[in-house]
Amino acid sequence: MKKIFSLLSAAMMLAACSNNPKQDSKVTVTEPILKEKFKNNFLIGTVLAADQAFGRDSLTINIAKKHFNALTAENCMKPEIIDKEKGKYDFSEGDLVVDFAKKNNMYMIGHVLIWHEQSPKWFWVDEQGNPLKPEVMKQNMKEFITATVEHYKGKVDAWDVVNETFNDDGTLRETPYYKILGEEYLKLAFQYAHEADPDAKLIFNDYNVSKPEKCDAIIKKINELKSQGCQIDYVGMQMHSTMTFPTIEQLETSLKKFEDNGIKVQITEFDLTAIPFPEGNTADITAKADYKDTYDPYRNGLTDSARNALNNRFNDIFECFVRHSANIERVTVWGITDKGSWRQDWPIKGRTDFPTLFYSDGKMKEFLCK
Ligand code: 9MR
Repeated sequence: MKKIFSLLSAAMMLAACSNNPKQDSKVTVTEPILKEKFKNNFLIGTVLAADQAFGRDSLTINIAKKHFNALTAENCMKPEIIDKEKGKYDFSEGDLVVDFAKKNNMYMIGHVLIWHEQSPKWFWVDEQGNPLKPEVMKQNMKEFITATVEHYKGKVDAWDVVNETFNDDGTLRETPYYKILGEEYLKLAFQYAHEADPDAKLIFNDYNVSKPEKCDAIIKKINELKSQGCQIDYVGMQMHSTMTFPTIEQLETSLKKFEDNGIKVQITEFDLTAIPFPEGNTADITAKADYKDTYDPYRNGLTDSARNALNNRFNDIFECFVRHSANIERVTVWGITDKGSWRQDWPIKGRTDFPTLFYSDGKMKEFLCK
């Protein structure tokens, strides 16, 4: 009986989504507009690269404008782009993305201020490659954060202030910032960001936040920083997800813990990989593995059962977001269509994955068309 039901629901799901109902006789439901579908729940966000903001990719640009009301710059507001050479700021690409957000009435998120990746080395070593003295590092952090946040004052609504600062076991990651300044760097980052734009909302961002030890450690740290006078408005849960992690129970538990601690949530980088994952549950960008056919099972397209399983998993996660939407301000998906997703090249180059809300041809994932 259960099997018959799941076959029936698979058939319904696969037939239920179209952005052009007149041309497709099988379909029964047209694609909803996502920002309307979720308007009573949360902002629904996406990411944009500078070349998309230039208008070079009309398919994705049209989807971004039509469906999303929040925007994060995928790469072009990272320290290595804005401040590659110390003090020679280049905001040109970031400005394009921010202008796009303003023109389209989108909530704009600045990504990212303090991260141990995609940041130039001068943040932590001198010209000879020696680790900086703590006072010099503090000054570097302060100058960069002040110049960047002030430049976007009134235009960026929220900043990912610190990113990926914890290990999955709940210990603090040994980043160059941590090695030179100890835990104090977290407090300083929030302090400098708040001083530069007191109206901006500030986010404490990380991946695998639903892992129990990591979740507890982040809550403890946010509470501690708040008690020391830091403004921290949201925990950012990246949520680069797999078919099995986080389980709905893990996700639910972590969302409840944040609610119980009065910590508001933004889902900052959600995506869902449909293909085998050789490196465990992580979003560590340094992870790499060799290509094997078995790691790329849907290179010629999803099978019906894989499409159904993927849609069911997306659906379960979104239902969980909606159940907890009183405490979730925003859900951002890391990629507009599957084609542009970082997942296609990570941790193995050149695979075919289906991690966003839109297939590569621009059609919406079926689970949204119920
Ligand atoms: O999506 C980004 C990809 O284009 C870059 O190559 C990659 C390099 O660091 O960064 C990706 O975005 C990351 C984000 O900035 C922080 N969390 C993990 C994201 C996926 O790696």
